[in-house]
Amino acid sequence: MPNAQVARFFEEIADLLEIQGANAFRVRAYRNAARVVNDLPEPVATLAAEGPKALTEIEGIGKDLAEKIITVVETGALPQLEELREQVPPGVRQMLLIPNIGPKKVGKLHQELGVNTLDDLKAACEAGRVAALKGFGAKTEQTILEGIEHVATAGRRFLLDVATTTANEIVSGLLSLDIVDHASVAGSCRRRKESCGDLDILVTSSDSAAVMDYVAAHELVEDVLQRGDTKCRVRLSSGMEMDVRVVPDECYGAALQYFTGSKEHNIVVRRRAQDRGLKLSEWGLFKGDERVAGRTEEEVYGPLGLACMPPELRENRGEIEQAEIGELPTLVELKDIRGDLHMHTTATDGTASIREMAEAAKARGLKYIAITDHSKRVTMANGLDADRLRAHWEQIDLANRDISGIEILKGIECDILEDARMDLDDDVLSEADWVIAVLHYGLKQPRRQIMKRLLMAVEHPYVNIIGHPSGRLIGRRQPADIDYPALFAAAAEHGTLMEINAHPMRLDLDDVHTIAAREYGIPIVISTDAHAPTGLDLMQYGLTVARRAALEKQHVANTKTWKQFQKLL
Ligand code: DGT
Ligand code: CA
Ligand code: CA
Repeated sequence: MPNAQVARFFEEIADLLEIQGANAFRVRAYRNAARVVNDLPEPVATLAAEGPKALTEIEGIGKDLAEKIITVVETGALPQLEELREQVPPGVRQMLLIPNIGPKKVGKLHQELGVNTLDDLKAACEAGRVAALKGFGAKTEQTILEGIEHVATAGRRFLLDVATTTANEIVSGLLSLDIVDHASVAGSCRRRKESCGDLDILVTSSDSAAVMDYVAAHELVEDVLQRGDTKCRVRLSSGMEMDVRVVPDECYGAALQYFTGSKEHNIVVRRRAQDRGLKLSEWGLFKGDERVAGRTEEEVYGPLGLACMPPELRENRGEIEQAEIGELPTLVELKDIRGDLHMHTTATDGTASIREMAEAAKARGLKYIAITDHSKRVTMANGLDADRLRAHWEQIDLANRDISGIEILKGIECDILEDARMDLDDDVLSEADWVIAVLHYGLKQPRRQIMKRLLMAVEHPYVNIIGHPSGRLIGRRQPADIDYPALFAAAAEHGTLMEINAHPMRLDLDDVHTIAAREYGIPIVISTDAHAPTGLDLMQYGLTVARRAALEKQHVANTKTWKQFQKLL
């Protein structure tokens, strides 16, 4: 069981306790546990197998928690969580999916208005009962109404890291079987979309019944929803659903092409086949009754006059036209990345020291990093004032002297205050190697004020980049209301860069706005925002956004050496 999945058990406990109005310290302890488990450098399941002692040696994990982790890893369940799930009605738990409404507010709605379902909640909003509740108001009521719509239409989606980790585990399990020849994830997960509705897995095998048996018995599978001879649909313990299809070897490429999608891409490709007197389906490319191709994706695209496109591009956003004239971009790759310019240490809310982060970055092949702890406005994270920041930078000087093979830059993640001033004065900002400006507070301000803040930062002489520009948390917090053309025009003019924050919950800029930023000629920096050494591994998810935006190496500034990079600044 992946660490992220173990962590989610504790996160859900925290959510449900908070709905019940439990003691805030208790809630925080579980949230903390979730974060510790999530950030562990090694599989928590391995430690659990060694027994409770291996776990209690980790800071933030006591005896009680260690036992719970062992139970989760060994049984895939936790009695305490089962009990809580029974106490909190399913309709109330569903309210957690409403963007911008946290467990505390859900608890209040449930206890004070007696709402038990999304329908109840909708009726309460329409009757104005939610607006009348202390701490809510008309604006929150409106947010909730829109959010209910969102939950109803979008359903539950899963973040790309959860989908990817799960898919990798299933696929590598399948590939280890003697009876399996090929196995791959398809669908939105293969296209590396920021969130996935479900997983789609394709397999070729001499014995499809044995594949079905294997899937049904897999430790990640909780429930078999449908089972046929060559196809099944299951629910995983994370709640995510998964389709598995066994196809004949001669159809594998056609099936992979079909089930990778997107639907929009497939419609155009299929029409192209028709225009050439061919028929394309998941079974192959046919001329009349004769199958002319199907074994590989290249074989399927070839007769249609198309080069095979990387799955990330298959959204009908111009890739088919490029494939036709042989001008597909050479997408940026993880191995092109030389530096990581956004990370935290124990000086604020990180869990590792400057040196530990530098060593971890070096071990991952990076040549330079920027330490960018929070500025003082972020009191919750123990943000730095000018004096503490300068002392922190002295520590960076010392670390640079001792550690060779990697350059450590003196950075800061500086808040853009609600009134459009920077959180730290110019004199200290001028001494930094690298200044990230970010919005953390007042994200719901009207567009005019949001833009005033962003444009102030873009035009600021010491600001190098805007970090996670929209402030969204996927499925949890709406983005700020940004006029992107105005932002990018100003950034291009002032030479301010834009970040793709690689954290799977942020992925901010997203793919669509990254395409726009590239069109303005703005260099993009992909950064992990790591709060622990393992956080550096999230770079791969930032790459997915860049690749979906068709970025090549030359568009991504942190593929340069630090020396080349400085010329940009
Ligand atoms: P998701 O699961 O909502 O994140 O998105 P996808 O893209 O994985 O969609 P899914 O799981 O419904 O179907 C997987 C792929 O199968 C999809 O990307 C394209 C293909 N597909 C499914 N249904 C249709 C259809 O009705 N028409 C076409 N052309 N393709 C389809
Ligand atoms: Ca899917
Ligand atoms: Ca599906």
